[in-house]
Formats: sequence, C-alpha cells, structure tokens
Amino acid sequence: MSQAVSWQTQDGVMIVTIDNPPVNALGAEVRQGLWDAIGAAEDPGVKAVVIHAAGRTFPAGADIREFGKPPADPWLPDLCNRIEACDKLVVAALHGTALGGGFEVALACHTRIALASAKVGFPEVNLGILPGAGGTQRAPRLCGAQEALTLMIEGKPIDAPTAMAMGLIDGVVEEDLLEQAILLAGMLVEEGKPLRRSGECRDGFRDPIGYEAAIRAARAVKRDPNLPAPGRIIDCVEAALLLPFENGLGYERAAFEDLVASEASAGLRHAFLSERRAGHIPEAHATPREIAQAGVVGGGLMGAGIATALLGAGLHVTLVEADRERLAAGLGRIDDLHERAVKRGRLSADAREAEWDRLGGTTDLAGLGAADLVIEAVTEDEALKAGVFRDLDRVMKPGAVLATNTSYLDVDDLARVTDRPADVVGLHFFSPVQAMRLVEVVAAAKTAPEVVATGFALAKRLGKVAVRAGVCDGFIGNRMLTAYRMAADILLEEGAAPAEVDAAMRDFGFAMGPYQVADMAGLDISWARRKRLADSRDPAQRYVAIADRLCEAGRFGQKTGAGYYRYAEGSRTPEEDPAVADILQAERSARGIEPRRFGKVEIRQRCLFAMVNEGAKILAEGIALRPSDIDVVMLAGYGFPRWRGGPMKAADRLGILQVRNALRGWAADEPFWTPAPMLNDMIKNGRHFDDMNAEEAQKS
Ligand code: T1G
Ligand code: NAD
Repeated sequence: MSQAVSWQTQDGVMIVTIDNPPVNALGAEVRQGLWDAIGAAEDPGVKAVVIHAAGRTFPAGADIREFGKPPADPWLPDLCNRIEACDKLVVAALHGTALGGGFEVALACHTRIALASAKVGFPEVNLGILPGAGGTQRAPRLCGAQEALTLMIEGKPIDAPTAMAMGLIDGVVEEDLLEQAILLAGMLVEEGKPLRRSGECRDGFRDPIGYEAAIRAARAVKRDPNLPAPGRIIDCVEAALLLPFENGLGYERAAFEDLVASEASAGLRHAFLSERRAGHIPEAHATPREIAQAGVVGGGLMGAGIATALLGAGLHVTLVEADRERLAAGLGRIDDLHERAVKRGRLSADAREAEWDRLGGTTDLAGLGAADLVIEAVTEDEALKAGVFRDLDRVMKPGAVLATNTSYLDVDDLARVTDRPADVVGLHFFSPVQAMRLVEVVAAAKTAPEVVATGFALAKRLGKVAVRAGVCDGFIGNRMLTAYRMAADILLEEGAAPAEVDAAMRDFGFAMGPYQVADMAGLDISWARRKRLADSRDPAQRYVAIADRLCEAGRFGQKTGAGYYRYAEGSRTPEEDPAVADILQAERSARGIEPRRFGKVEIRQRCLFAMVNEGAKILAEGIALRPSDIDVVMLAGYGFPRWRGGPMKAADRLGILQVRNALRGWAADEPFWTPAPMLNDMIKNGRHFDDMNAEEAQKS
C-alpha cells in the first residue's frame, strides 16, 4: 500500500482508492500501488474489487511529465493486462474525467460504472501519441471501429451516458458512486456470471464489413503530414480486428513507442505542460477580486469581441462608445457575433437572450460606476487612451480593476495618469477574440498582485490561456512578431519574393506565411504605427520600407484587393503580382542591393532564429517569466505550429550552438542578427531553454 493507492476490504469487497492530486495521473507510484492491490486481491477473503479515485477525478491519464524519461515498472499496459487477468471481479467507478490511460485502466476492469457527470475519452492524439495501454485493442472490441476511431482521432471526451450507449461503460448513476459500485460488485458476484474481459469481447466485430469500411473512410481523410498519430491509430484499430489480442497489443506498443519519440509528440507535450506552467506566476498566492459587472470602453473589432466573451462567461457587461451612432454599431457587432455563434450551434437562442439581457450600452463613462472591472479598447492612440483612463479613475468605484487592451502603448504611462496605478493592468486579447485563446496579462510596475491574479482568473473563466508579460514595446507576442517580420522583410529586400517566404513558413507548419497574414489583417494599421514612431526610430537600426511603398500605392491588403499579393474581386486567394516585384526591385536598387536566391531552409531558419534571438532578449529583460511562456504566446496567439512546441522549444531541439552560429554569421553583414548575449552564456554553460523552464518550475 502506498500514499497514492490504498485499499481496505468490507464484506468481501476490496475498495481500492487512488489518491494522487491534482488529477490522479498514473505515475509510477500509482501504477505500483494498483499492481500490489491486484496482488492483494488474491486473498480468499476478497470476492470482488472496486477501483475508484479520491479528489476531483478518476485518473486523467498517464503522467505526462514522465514521458521522455526511462519508464519505471510496472508499465501501464502490463498493469492493465494484470487487472484484466485478475480472477476476481474488478469494477471501475468513474467520476470527473477518466481520460487516456485512466480510461484504459477502466476498460481493463471487468465492469465500469460512472457518475452521469463523468467524462471519458482518449485525448492522446492531442499529445501526438495514441492510447498505448490497450485502448486501441479493447475499445473497438466493445464499441466497434467508427466510435473508437472518432474518440481517438478527435481526442474529445464524451459524457458517461453516451459512452454507455456505445457499450464502453456498463452503468451510470446520479450519485453515491462508490456505494453503488460496491452494491453492483456484490450483486454480480452473487450472480456468479463469468467475468467479462474486454480483450475477449467481440461485440465490436459483429459487422466486420462495416468495420473495415470505417477504417477505409478514416484513411481517406486528408491529414496534416506533420502529425502521424491519427494514421497510426487507424492502423492499430484495424489490427484489433485482424490480429489476435496479444499481437494487437504488441502492434499498438510499437506504434506508441514510435510516436512518443517523434518531434511532433515532444512539441505537443511541451505545449500541454507549458500552458499549465504559464499559470504558475509570482502572484499565484494572491486572491483575485470578484468580477460580476464589467465595462468595455470602445465597441470596435476588439471591444465587441471582448464584450461578447465576457457575456459568454456570465458577466453583466456595459459597452461604452464615443457617441450613440458608434454605440449602436458596437452593439450591432455583438449581435452579429451572437448570430454567428447561434448559426454554428455554439450558442442556443435562450442563452443568446440571456446574454443580451445582461448587456447594456452608454456613451457616458459614469455608467460604469458600479463595475468591478473595465477593459479599455478604444483606438490605439496614446492621448485618447490617457484621457479615457483619467476619466475612468474619476468614475470607477474603489477596488475596481482598470484594464487596457492596448497592443503597444506603455501601460505604466496609462497607470501614471490615475491615482490608483495598483489597479491598472494590461489585458491584451487577440483578434478574433472568439477564436484566439491567448490573453497577455501585462503587469505594470505598480500593478497589485491581486490585480494580476484577477487577470489570470478572468482569462481562465473565459476559457483563455493567460501569459504574464512585463511592460515593453509589444509585450511578448507583438515584439516576437516584429522580429519575425523584420527577418522576413530583410529577406524580401535581399531578393526573396513574398510567396517564397510564405511557402517556406507554411512548410515549417504555419497555416499562413507572414505576408498572407499581413494582407488579411490589413497593412494600414501597422503603417499608421510606423508613421507615429518615425521620429523616435533609431537611425542605426536597419529599416525596410517595402511595406510603406505598398501602402503609399494604396495596397492595404485583402481590404483593397491588393497588398503583398493581389486578390480577384471577392476572393481571398492570394495571387502573385508583378507590380509587387517591381516595387521590391525598385527598393533594392534604391538601396544598392544585388538580389540573391534564398532556399526554403535558410528562409525558415532566418525567421525562426530571429524569433529565438528576440525571445532570449525578452527573457533577459524579465518581460517573460520563462521560455515556455514565450512558446505559449506564439502557439496560442500567432499560429506557431503547435507540434513544434514553440520557437524556444524548436531552438532547444535544433541546438543553441547552431542557432547562435547562424545568427553570428548573418550578423557580419547586418547587425539585426547579432546574437543575444544570453545565447552565448547558454552555450558556455551547456544550457537549454528547457533548463530555465525547469528552474522556474522549482521556484513557483
Ligand atoms: N499528467 C500529469 N499532470 C497532469 C495531467 C497528466 N496526464 N493532466 C493534468 N495534469 C496537471 C496539470 O499540469 C496541472 O498541473 C493540473 O494537473 C491541473 O490540470 C498510455 C500515454 C484532466 C481535463 O491528455 O486534459 O494516458 O498546473 O490545469 O483545466 O494511453 O488537465 O496544477 O501544476 O489542465 O481542470 C492522456 C490531460 C495522457 C489528459 C483537467 N491524458 N489533462 O483540466 O486542469 S497520455 C490527457 C487534461 C496517456 C496512455 C497515454 C486536463 C484535465 P498544475 P489543468 P483542468
Ligand atoms: P477599432 O477601431 O475597431 O475600435 C476602436 C473603437 O473605439 C471605435 O469603435 C471607436 O468608436 C471607439 N472609441 C474611440 N474613442 C472612444 C471614446 N473616447 N470612448 C469610447 N469609445 C471610443 O479598433 P480595434 O481594432 O478594436 O482596437 C482597439 C484596441 O485594441 C487598440 O488599442 C488596439 O491596439 C487593440 N488591439 C487590436 C487588435 C486587432 O487585431 N485589431 C488586437 C489586439 C489589440
């Protein structure tokens, strides 16, 4: 018996309790405890075994933190086989989220009973792997190929009643799960029926033609070639039908080991843990403030999106606009977002009604007097925002949180115009708000810990991933984007075409290259910003004026039918435009640059290494707490390919020495590429960015 697994027998039923917070992950100690419990069940006094878990959930899977380390005995597949082979009835009692290895343990038990509120599933594909403890062999035997494939390839959990209808669990109860499981065990022992072992079950094979058809249909789906897990899942589910159970388990194990060792899985596991780690902030001990009533100032693209998200989280929202006409437009945008959500089945008509009832609008900031929080999202203009903050300071109640959604402006400056700088924080959402998961919580110099904690709590409530950022130009994300764009712009100026750069970055795994993204977002917004900053620009720094030339030609992107590409009427498909090639050539001649060819690999490296280099500077300045936070920002806010884990993770994989040396080589011609001092220190000390993540984890 161990801390993590204990058992006691009452009336012949051995009750095994797993207790390994926070999610009863099946780490080595839990596996050993369960292994020993099944051994102890050989006691003649034991007639049946009930396995359940304490805390919030039945095991939510294998312990993801153990991956990549030498596996400790007993292995999970062996444990599942031991449970299944037990000659005493073993009942699994499921609550919370029985996922991955946790659900596989349940499938190895002879009978499964669950709370109606429980969820089960196979999320392994989200980690670039597959159910590697018999799930691909036992589940199809119970529910057939179609259901098993959907569960494993989509990786989404299902509720208990649905799982029961599929034949994956045997009973659903509303309450008293453990008592009900003990009763059921006693009853089944009474009945003396033969134990039902999933590995021997053939219910799912009743229609072998249909089974094979489901396999073929799944194979026919076009999938991301960088993500091999779905294809291997299909192979394993097919093997379940074609191979004897033991051989099928071996087949699954081989596929599992291949995938665990893959770059994609390492990246996806890093992404999973990094998103959780991002919540480990110095302010985690502080108590967030209660937020029930919120105000949003500015009902444009961002303000309307933010207001809709707040309504979706159950808050009362007051939208403030500059005048009645723009207020109506702002409320109209929220209504459009609701309309779209209803059309897509993401919002019911009743919920829409309820949200609308919690929405108010005004052109008077004083209308926010009772609000617990305000998020300012007016036009990106320093003087305008400062004026709004001065007014908010006057009208907001004591203890209210004053947040800004600014993309680039100095949050300390905005705090300084108020008498309550401790209540001022940056909450930087991303467009479109309903789709982008990221919120940068910008902690200004005087922001109180509980105000930062409030930002994180709000982000979690909105279903977003929050990352803590310090104050600097562009915080973490836009600063990384600026470096990425600068690298790409230098490539253009030195001979590459926008289509070449975009193709190379799509190859790298981005859904779109930087110039497709620029044309979609509109070139005019950043042009306005460049013009605003022109006087303060450092003349020593290289400035690529290609974008200015395009804007001067009225090419603002998709919205004007031309930008880095041209777009046919009503189309969003980029077409290469000779006019752009002319503008590029004119710029090169003006700067005396002899254009040259760039291969895909070099384009990718220059863009990636520019991000890594900027990331190292951001870390050195303490703007980000840890490298994995930068990875989370780029994954959740900028479309960086999730299976790569993020730029800092990708740099670790490539080798810091290679990154630094390439930068150093390019810096000979262009100071922009000068390696950040941190990279040199890391090489000197043999360190990786992941070492810094681990150290940070120790501290928090
Ligand atoms: N291993 C280790 N730690 C885990 C974990 C896991 N499987 N799941 C969660 N945690 C930690 C997480 O890092 C965080 O830590 C805390 O628990 C709360 O998590 C052979 C090989 C269960 C739905 O993929 O989907 O089984 O920050 O913030 O929002 O086939 O966590 O507090 O220090 O996410 O309420 C398959 C992953 C593994 C499920 C709860 N299982 N987990 O969500 O809390 S692979 C998964 C989740 C496998 C076998 C294979 C969610 C959750 P900290 P949280 P939440
Ligand atoms: P927008 O132009 O769509 O909306 C700004 C709104 O502010 C307009 O509706 C305008 O009427 C309103 N407004 C102006 N002065 C006001 C006042 N005194 N009181 C009330 N409302 C006023 O701009 P946007 O794209 O929604 O950007 C808003 C803010 O969000 C900016 O700071 C921007 O940098 C930031 N941001 C934008 C994006 C993006 O992708 N667009 C992403 C993140 C952050």
